[in-house]
Amino acid sequence: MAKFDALDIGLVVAGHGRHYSVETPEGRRVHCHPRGKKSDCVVGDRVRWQTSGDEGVIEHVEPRRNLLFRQDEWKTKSFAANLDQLLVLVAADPVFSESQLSRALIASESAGIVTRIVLNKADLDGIGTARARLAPYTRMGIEVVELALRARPDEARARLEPILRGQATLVLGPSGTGKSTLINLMVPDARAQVGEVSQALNSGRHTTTSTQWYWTDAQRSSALIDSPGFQEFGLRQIDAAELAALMPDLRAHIGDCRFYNCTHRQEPGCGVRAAVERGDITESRYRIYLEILAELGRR
Ligand SMILES: Nc1nc2c(ncn2[C@@H]2O[C@H](COP(=O)(O)OP(=O)(O)OP(=O)(O)O)[C@@H](O)[C@H]2O)c(=O)[nH]1
Ligand SMILES: [Mg+2]
Ligand SMILES: [Zn+2]
Repeated sequence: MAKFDALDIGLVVAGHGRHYSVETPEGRRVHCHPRGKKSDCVVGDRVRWQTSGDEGVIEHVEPRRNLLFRQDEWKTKSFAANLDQLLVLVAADPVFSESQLSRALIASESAGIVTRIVLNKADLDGIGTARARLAPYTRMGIEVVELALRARPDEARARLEPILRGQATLVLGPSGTGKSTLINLMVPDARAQVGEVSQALNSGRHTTTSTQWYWTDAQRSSALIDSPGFQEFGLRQIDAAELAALMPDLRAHIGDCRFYNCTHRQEPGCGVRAAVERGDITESRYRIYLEILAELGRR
């Protein structure tokens, strides 16, 4: 028996800097501080805690099933733990960065989390271009769900319900893509703050500033996790030699390389570069691979 087993168990449902909101199995939310200096728990963590006055103290974080995080040059940013799946949101407008999208997919692949792409704002003119840019992702086996969360909410809800049922789902993506709109659609009493795009872009401001866990049903069997939009997405946690294997379109060809330790840059007999030349891997995906590889080499 571990020494914390006698303490109450709770679920971290929100983090605000140095303190957390912890939900009891009965659904009560307690304001908690971590014991000591380090505050290394994240939304989705199961923790052991005890009462201290009218607040609580987190004594222990239970082992995690998985953890989605990014690692920039100087800091590590954890998104959430113990996830069943990830939805990466992009939109017809603002135009999305394929590099950011790929980075989120590589992080989730590395963490072993099932991932779908949601392409939102299908009502806007940019949808055709956005759809075409996502075609390579569909081809590599990633499901792309096209929605108009605000413009056609009933249709969006019908598409999402079976995907979300019984799952803990993190909603991740750049600012202004509709993450909070999705939460509000699926969780009627969530009241997540939704920002106007023009405002958000002009001020460089993110409407959502902290990660938050919402139950979509009274039985608390399905959950959605809203998160702040990201700009930077470092992948310094990835081993350079593993990078290609975390990109499904590249992975399909690494068995054809002459050298087992091929970096797919300039080696002769490279299966990945041959696939780029044939058009089986897009130029932009190969460019993103080289860009991330160069970052990892500079450690
Ligand atoms: N045209 C159109 N706009 C939408 C749609 N869905 C959401 N929006 C708008 O997109 C803007 C941004 O939505 P949010 O839900 O705040 O985006 P977010 O991803 O939560 O943004 P951050 O919290 O800053 O990361 C709002 O003005 C929404 O009303 C849609 O289907 N079509
Ligand atoms: Mg938001
Ligand atoms: Zn190669």
